[in-house]
Amino acid sequence: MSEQKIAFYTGPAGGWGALRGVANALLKQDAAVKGAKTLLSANQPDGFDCPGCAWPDRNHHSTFEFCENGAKAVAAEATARRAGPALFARHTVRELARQSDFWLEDQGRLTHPMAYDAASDRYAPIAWDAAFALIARHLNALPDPDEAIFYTSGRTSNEAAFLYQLFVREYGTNNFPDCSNMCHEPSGAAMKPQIGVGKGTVTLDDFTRADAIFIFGQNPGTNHPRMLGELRAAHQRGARIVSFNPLRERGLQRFQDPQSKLEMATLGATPISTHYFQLRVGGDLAAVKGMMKHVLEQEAARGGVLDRAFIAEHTTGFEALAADLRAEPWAVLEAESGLTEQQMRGAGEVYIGAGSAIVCWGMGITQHPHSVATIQMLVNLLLLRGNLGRPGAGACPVRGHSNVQGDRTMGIWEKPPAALLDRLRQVFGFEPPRAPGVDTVEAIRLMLAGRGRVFFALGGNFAAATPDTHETWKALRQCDLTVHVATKLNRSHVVHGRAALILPCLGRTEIDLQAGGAQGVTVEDSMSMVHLSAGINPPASGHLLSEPAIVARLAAATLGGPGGRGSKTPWPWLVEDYGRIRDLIERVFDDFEDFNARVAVPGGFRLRNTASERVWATASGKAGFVPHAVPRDTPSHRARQRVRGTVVFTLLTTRSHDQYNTTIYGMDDRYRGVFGQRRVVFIHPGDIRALGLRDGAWVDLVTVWDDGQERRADRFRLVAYDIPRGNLAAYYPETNPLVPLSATALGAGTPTSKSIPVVVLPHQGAAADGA
Ligand SMILES: Nc1nc2c(c(=O)[nH]1)N[C@H]1C(S)=C(S)[C@@H](COP(=O)(O)OP(=O)(O)OC[C@H]3O[C@@H](n4cnc5c(=O)[nH]c(N)nc54)[C@H](O)[C@@H]3O)O[C@H]1N2
Ligand SMILES: Nc1nc2c(c(=O)[nH]1)N[C@H]1C(S)=C(S)[C@@H](COP(=O)(O)OP(=O)(O)OC[C@H]3O[C@@H](n4cnc5c(=O)[nH]c(N)nc54)[C@H](O)[C@@H]3O)O[C@H]1N2
Ligand SMILES: [Mo]
Repeated sequence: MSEQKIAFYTGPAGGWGALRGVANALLKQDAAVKGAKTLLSANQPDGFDCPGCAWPDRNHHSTFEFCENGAKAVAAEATARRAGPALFARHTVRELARQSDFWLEDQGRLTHPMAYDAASDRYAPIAWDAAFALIARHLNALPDPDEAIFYTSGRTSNEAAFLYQLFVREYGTNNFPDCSNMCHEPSGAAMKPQIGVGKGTVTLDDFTRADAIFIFGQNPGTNHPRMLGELRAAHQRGARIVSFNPLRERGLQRFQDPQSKLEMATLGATPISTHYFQLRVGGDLAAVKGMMKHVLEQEAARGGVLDRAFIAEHTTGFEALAADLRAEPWAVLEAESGLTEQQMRGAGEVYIGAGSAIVCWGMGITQHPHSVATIQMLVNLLLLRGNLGRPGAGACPVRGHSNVQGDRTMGIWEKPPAALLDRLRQVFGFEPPRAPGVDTVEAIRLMLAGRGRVFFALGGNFAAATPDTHETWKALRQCDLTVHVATKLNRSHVVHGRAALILPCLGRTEIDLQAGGAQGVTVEDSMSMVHLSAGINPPASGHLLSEPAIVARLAAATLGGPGGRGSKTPWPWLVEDYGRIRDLIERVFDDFEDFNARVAVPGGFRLRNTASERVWATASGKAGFVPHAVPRDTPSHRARQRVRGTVVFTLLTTRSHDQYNTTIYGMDDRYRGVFGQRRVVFIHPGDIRALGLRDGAWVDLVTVWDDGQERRADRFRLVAYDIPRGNLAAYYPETNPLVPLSATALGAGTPTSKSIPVVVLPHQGAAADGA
C-alpha cells in the first residue's frame, strides 16, 4: 500500500499514470497474464461487456478501447485470489466484520455457497440444493410476500433481471429496491413526465456533432474514462465543453490519451473544458436558471435566440417559464449558485452560440434534495433552443453500473407500470401483485419495523452503499434471513440476519456453460444500445452458478416447493439456452421484437427512444417546460446557521480514483493528490482558518439533522483544497453513517448524499495521528 501523502497533481488525466495504474491493478491481483488477455476482450463484439461503467462503446468493434478504471474492474474480477471455505474456517464472522471493506474484497473470488452457522459464528459450505430449499422455506413461511425484499445491483444482466422480476412477482411482491434508487432515479422521475422518456436521448454520434457539451456534476476522468475520448475529440474539432463542478476535477481539465502515440511521446495533452464554473454544492438549479434568464433577455434584445418554431409545435408551458425567469432577481441566483451574474451570462452565451448542444449530468445533480427540479431545469434549457430530437443535441444522464439502465427496462422497479403487469399476466398466466413495493430507503424502514424479514440481494453491497449505516445494519441484523448473490466478500455478508447465505456467481468475464452450450447475456448501456456479452475466462471455481441459473433454481424451489404458489413457467428449461429467455423478453416488451436476431448483429441495436424522434409520450402529447423556484433550504442558507457554536457546512460524498462504489481497489486518489489514505475531508483554506484549525488537522464530522439521533463519522484529516467556502467533500462509503435515512430527494427516493449538513469538530480521542 502506498505511503500517506497529499501532493498536488499537475499532470493531465489518463497518460502514463493511467497505464501504470493498469499494470499495478493487474499485478496486485496476480493476474498479469490472464488479466492482460482478458482486457483485450472487453467491449469487443464477441467479448464481454466491461463491468466498469455504462458509457457506450463505438459499435463494439473498434480496437481495444483503453480505460484505466475499466481495467481495474476487469482485473478485480479476473483475480487469482480465492475466498474459499478455508478462509471462512479460519475466521469467525465477528473477526471478518472487524476487517476493512478493502480487506474483505481483497480476499478474492468467492468459490462455494456458504451458510452462516450461529453456533460457531462461521460460514460453512452448503450444497446448492440445500441453500435453495432453505430460502424457499423462509419465503413460503412468510404470512405476506410483502415481508420479503429483493434488491438488485446494476451489474445484473437483462436475462437474470428479467427472470428475477418474474420470479418475485409470481411469488407475490413488488419489493424491488435497486441501486438506481440511490443513483439516477431522479433523472427518470424528472424526464418521464416532461418529455415522455426516462432515459438519455443522445447517441455517441451526437457527441461527434455537438457544438457545445455541458457537463454538470460528473467526474468522467475517474468514473467514465472512455467518455474523455469523446470529449477530447469534440474539443479538437472546436466544440465548447462547459463544466459545472464545485471541485476542479483533473479529468475535466486536461486529458492525455493513452491510445495517442503522439500525446504519450510528447507528454502533450488535450484540454477538455473550455469553460469551468466552480459553483456551490447544490447551486445548479440557480445556475441553470441564470443561463436561461440570459437566453430570454437576449431573445428580447436581438431576436432569433429561441427556437420559436420548435417551442410552438412541440412544447407547452413556455409562457409560465418565461414569466418565472423574468421575475427571478439576479441577486438570488448569484447567492444560491455561488456564481456571478457575468459567469451565468457567459455560460448562457456559449449555449446561444451553439447550433446544437448536449447536456450531461451525473451524481452531482441527482443526489440532492432538489435533484428532480434541477434535472427538469436542464431539460428546459435544452427545449428553449430545440436541442432535443436532432443531431448533435440532447439529454445525457450518464449512468453508473454497466447494466443499471437495462435492469429497469426489464422491470426491476418497485412501482411497475400497469401495462407491464398486464403483459406478465397475459404471457405467464398468473396474477401479478398490483401494490407498489419498497425502494431502497423504504426497504430499510420496512426491516426496521420488523415487516421486512427476508432480504435477498442479487449483487451489490447493501450494507455499505446505503445511507444511515448504523440504522441499515440494525435493519439487516433484524432479518430472519439475508442472502447475497456475489462475486466477492463484502460488508453485507458480515452484517447479516439470523440465518444467512452467500451464493457465489459467475462474473461477466467468465464462460457461462449451460446444457445448451456456452451462453451470452445482454446489457443496455447509457445510450439505450443493447448488445451481447460473453465471458472468455474459465470460472473462478467449479461451484459457481450463473445469475440466471441461481434465479431459476430459486424460483423452482420456492414456487414449486412445499407451501409454494406453483408456477407455469418452465424455469430449468429456460436457463438451458438464454435465447429462450430472450424470446420471453420479446413477448413482454414491445421494443424487443426479433430480439435474438437483432442482438446477434455485432454492436447490437438501439432501443426506440421516442423523445429523440420528437414524439412526446406525455400526458399533453408535447414536451413540457416546467418552471421551478430557486429552493430556499439550500446549502447557502445553511452556511449562515451555527450549531454547536460552529458553522454548518454542506458535505458532498464522492468516489476516489481507486474504487468502484463500495469496492476499494487502493488508497490513492491520484488526480486529487491524495495517497495512501481515504479518511480525508477537502475544505477551503479560508474555512480551515475560520475554524481555528490547521491543514492536516484531525476532525470529526457530525450531521446536523433534527430527529434526535446523533450521526457522526470520526477521524478525518483536513485537506486544503480548491472548493467553495462552506462546502466539504469526502469519500463514500466512509461517510455514509452521516446521511440520514429521511434525507431523500423530493419526488424520488434518492438519498441526498451530495448535500449533507455537517459541523466539523476537532477530533476527540487519542492517537489521532496514528493513521
Ligand atoms: N472507476 C469507477 N467508475 C464508476 C464508479 C466508481 O465508483 N468507480 N461508479 C459507477 C456508478 S454506480 C456511478 S453512478 C457513476 C458515478 O459517477 P459520477 O456521477 O461522476 O459520481 P461521483 O464521483 O459521485 O461525483 C460526481 C461529481 O459531482 C460533483 N458534485 C458534487 N456535488 C455537486 C453539485 O452540487 N453540483 C455539481 N455541479 N457537481 C457536484 C463532484 O465534485 C464530482 O466531481 O460512475 C460509475 N463508474
Ligand atoms: N454516500 C454515498 N452513497 C452512495 C453513493 C454516493 O455517491 N455517496 N452512490 C450510490 C450509487 S450511485 C450506487 S449505484 C450505489 C451502489 O450500490 P451497490 O450496487 O449495492 O454497490 P457496489 O459497491 O457496486 O457492489 C459491489 C459488490 O457487488 C458484487 N458484484 C460484483 N460483480 C458482481 C456480479 O457480476 N454479480 C453479482 N451478483 N455480484 C457482483 C461484489 O460482491 C461487490 O462486493 O451506492 C450508492 N451510495
Ligand atoms: Mo450509481
